[in-house]
Amino acid sequence: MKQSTSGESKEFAEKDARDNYLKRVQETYEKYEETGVIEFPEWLYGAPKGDLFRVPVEDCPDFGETAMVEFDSGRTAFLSIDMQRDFCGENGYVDAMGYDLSRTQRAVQPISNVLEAVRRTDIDVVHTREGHKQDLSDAPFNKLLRSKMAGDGDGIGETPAGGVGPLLTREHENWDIIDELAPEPGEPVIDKPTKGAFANTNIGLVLERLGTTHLVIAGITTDVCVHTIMREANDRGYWCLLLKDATGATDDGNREAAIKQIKMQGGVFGWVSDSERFIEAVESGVA
Ligand code: C5J
Repeated sequence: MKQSTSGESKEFAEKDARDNYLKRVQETYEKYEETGVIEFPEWLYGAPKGDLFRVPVEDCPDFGETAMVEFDSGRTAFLSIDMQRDFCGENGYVDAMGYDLSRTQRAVQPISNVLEAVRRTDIDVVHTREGHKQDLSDAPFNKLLRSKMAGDGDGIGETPAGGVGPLLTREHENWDIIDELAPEPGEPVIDKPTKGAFANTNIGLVLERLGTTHLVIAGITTDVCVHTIMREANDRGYWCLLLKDATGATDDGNREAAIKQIKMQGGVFGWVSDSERFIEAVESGVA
């Protein structure tokens, strides 16, 4: 039987594909060198579906430098991560472990501001929520044990004194998203038993249907769920931007380190900006 592609022509085709791909990188790089803007890659995704806007991202490509990144509002989703009572409310999971709630609550107002701004645009909003099934069948034993060892002995699945339900357990008041940042009708909520959001959930399908290429990320906690999700999304090719003031962690040192980690190697996990610069960019658009 005659082969449609000989070994030699297959090799040429592969080399062409590789060379063309690297040519796109080179072109985008040269444009960035000339303008300071990392443009929305239309060659990859097609013409913009919404409005283009440019966000300044800090310490990019090197520490002390600032680059501009271009977003298509029609392909951007704002991801609000785990803004649940369990992580920032009284007698929730973080409170029961004995952490200062102001450290996670710091994210509430910036996220509220971003929600107000993006809900006026075609930028999608997606929420996540960490929690386990009532029967704890999706809660690893070591996770339960460690959570019990932190704080005064009430762990995941148990109700602390003064609490309104078992910690990090679905359908209980403490597990839900706080009223100030509650999802609006039509905004997808991804329930996850994990720190990440891409394993054992339908987030990939949700983002595919929304046509998302760029993710703007906020929530709690910076060094745990936010970082895990940003890393997962980055590995899957999403262009990720963290709004640093719209995140909080139980430990300030870890929070700072988590933010810094994103920026190394020219942005190894994506980019970092803040809620004010992001809102200003969304509201100004590209002239
Ligand atoms: C934690 C989270 N910290 N949402 N979860 O256990 O970051």
